[in-house]
Amino acid sequence: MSQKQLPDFELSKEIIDGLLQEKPSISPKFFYDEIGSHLFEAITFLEEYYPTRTEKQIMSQYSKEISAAIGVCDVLLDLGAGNCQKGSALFSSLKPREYRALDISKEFLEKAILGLQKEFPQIMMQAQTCDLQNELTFPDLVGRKKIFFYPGSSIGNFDPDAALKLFQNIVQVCDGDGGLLIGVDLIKDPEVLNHAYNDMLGITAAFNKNILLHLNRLLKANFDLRCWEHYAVFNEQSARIEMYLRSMRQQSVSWPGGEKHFEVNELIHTENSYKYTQAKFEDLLVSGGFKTVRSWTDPQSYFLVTYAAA
Ligand code: AVI
Repeated sequence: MSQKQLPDFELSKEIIDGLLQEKPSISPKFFYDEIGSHLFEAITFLEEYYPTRTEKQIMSQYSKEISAAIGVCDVLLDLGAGNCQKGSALFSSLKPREYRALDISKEFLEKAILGLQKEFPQIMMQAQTCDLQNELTFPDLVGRKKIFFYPGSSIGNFDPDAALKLFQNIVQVCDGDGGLLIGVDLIKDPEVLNHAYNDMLGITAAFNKNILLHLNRLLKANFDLRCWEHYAVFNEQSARIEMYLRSMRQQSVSWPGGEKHFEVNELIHTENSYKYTQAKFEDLLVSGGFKTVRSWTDPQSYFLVTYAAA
């Protein structure tokens, strides 16, 4: 895969440009430093955060149907693999010949793969750095059947236009064979959604605020976490959870070469998490060029797992 690695100054520029916009924002990819990755893992254990366990339940209940829909799996490409737990759970049913774990941080992946390789010596494994904002290409996998795996409703963190582009990119890379196994969160009672992003323990709040600590390190900035609060709300019209950090007082934040003043209650947008209806999500996959789609859900229709064949 060819992957453009951003040097630090480009990352800094991206962050500063976002902060200086009329409506300040920080890309959600900056959530996932070491603490952020652990906090996200903790979120997945929360009672209020149903997506992870619901997806797991669908995957295990329909494991046979899912692997039958997929057929032979030559290369399994795990997008945003993290600790590789979800990807490796597919090994026994899909029996891939090769496993490619892709994520922003290769170090995290390499540790996970080291353990996995001992358990599954027959599967060739490789870790690769990957930022899904950039185009995916796999010149070394041309002619091989590729099954992309994108669980956890991470697709919800893309705007629908960007999701469509990613689907088109995957269809092109698949070149008429293989496909995409993907999990997505469904639209439901706003109360359930609001609770999922405003948990009682405050883990989501810590996850959100930690992005400022990460920025302090990356930019040598001086965000004071005591002056920011977590704010997450379901926007029904846009069908998305919007997550922000709210400035609790007038304050200035600076970094070498620049600064930004924030008013009381001014917001920094940190994440959108889009929710779909089954029909809308399947339509988006078909618009992206996939030929057929097959979906599985849970009894409450909280979450959807879809296999889209290229
Ligand atoms: C990673 N992503 C799918 C999570 C979501 O639900 O959008 C990130 C998250 N943000 C707050 N809680 C979880």
